[in-house]
Amino acid sequence: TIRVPERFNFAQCILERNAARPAKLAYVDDTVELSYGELDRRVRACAAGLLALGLHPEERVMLAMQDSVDLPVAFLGALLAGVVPVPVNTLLPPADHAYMLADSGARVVIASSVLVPGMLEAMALAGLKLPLVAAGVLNSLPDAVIHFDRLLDLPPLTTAADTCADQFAFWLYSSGSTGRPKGTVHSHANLLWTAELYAAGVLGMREDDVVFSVAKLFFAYGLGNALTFPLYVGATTILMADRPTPQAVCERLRGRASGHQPTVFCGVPTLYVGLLASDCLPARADCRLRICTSAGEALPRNIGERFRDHFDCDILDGLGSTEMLHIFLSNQPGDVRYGASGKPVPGYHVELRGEDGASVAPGEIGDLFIRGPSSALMYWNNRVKSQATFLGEWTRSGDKYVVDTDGYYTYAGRGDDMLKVSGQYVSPIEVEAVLMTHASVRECAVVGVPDAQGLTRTLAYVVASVGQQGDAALAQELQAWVKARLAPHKYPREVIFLVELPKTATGKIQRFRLRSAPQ
Ligand code: 3SK
Repeated sequence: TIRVPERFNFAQCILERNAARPAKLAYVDDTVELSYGELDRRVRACAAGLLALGLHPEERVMLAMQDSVDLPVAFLGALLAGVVPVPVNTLLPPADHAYMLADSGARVVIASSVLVPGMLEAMALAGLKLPLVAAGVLNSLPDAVIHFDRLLDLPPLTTAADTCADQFAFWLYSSGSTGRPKGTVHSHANLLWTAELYAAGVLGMREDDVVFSVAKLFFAYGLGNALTFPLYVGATTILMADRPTPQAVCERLRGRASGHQPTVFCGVPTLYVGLLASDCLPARADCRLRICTSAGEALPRNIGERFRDHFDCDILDGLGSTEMLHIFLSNQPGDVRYGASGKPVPGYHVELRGEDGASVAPGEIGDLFIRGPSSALMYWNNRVKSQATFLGEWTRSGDKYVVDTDGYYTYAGRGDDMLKVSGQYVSPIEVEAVLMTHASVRECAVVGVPDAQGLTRTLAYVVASVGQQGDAALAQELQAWVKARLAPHKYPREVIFLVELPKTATGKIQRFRLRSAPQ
């Protein structure tokens, strides 16, 4: 096992580990290539630029950035300066960004150029006027907006902020079943632990790897896959800004877009389903894959097996969380059981507990708790939820699992109302609340049901208001209503009209009936 020094700065650690490979390619994005030497220069310049903007150690900088070389530069630059980066989901509406701006107390925002108008709107909604830095191509800069490249003009910072390993380093917002997203606060040491235990320990990631992740850098899964892990071992990473459609991913697996073929591919189940159904799936001989990963939701067994048979390469399905920073339960090379999330990653311990808090026996469903060195320090501004989740050495995951006598863990559902759709949380309560603001909706219930592949699809059951016709036109209107108000992955894929919702004698909606109703 490794020993983390008491004074430790993760960005400094990354720059030092790669100091001897300045010519090696660190990143290739949609437009540029960045060597480790140039990454070092830009990270140090960005650190100096953030300090010159007036940011002090421990103050937050929000990063609303698409995947390009600028995002690792901004993230590591902030860490190096002791400033706290808060990468946020770029697909969220301005109201959500406004909440995060206010909650995090961010003092500066760095946004990709296409996101500048949305961030200005978010600031206005939050009643804030913060320095805004725009990254990427901009025809003209709105007043008072600074270009990211100007931040990099300063002489590079030569000495990293003298941070403690346990000091809060960065936050990621995690969704909840009720209420607002929670600012999950992570330390410098946590980044090192996930790189050691999962990237090096399980994946055996190494310098000659080329990594491509469909999960964006603002997700905990993507941040590890495409930033902290490859940089920890000196590998090369391919980034793409756009949505990872099967076609775009197939091109990258072939190496057509960048000239580099991934050896490590990090996907999510919906994408694997899409790849296997696509007519552009490359032949095994046209790829260089050595290992693939999956997370976000359980990978259906037949999808894993079909992919392995096609590519002669296993998908290591695993379970992680924003709270634990990355994957703590995983299939391992040479020990893959499709349909299961595998076994605890060495360095982590998991327990399945019954309602009485005692461990359940193999074959029985229990609530999953994890003990491991990368757990978050707390949720910012939220003592109640912090206390319910971070229980001393143990962290409550909110998932239900079952373990068999051979020690393999299999997903058995969520302990709360949350749904996981395309690897992202959806709160049915939040979607229902938005549907209820539409005048044609009298009552509704949103549930998750498995599709033909075994992946979760959201359905909205709606009772139309008196005099309203529950037809295809209204269904489409309601889907558009949700899409306009929430992140794109949250809209119900189908709207089904009922005369009334099934309820208990006390008036509670019987969701289990809706889940098992024929669609
Ligand atoms: O969804 C997951 O399993 C996951 C994996 C790695 C990091 C974060 C998350 C939520």
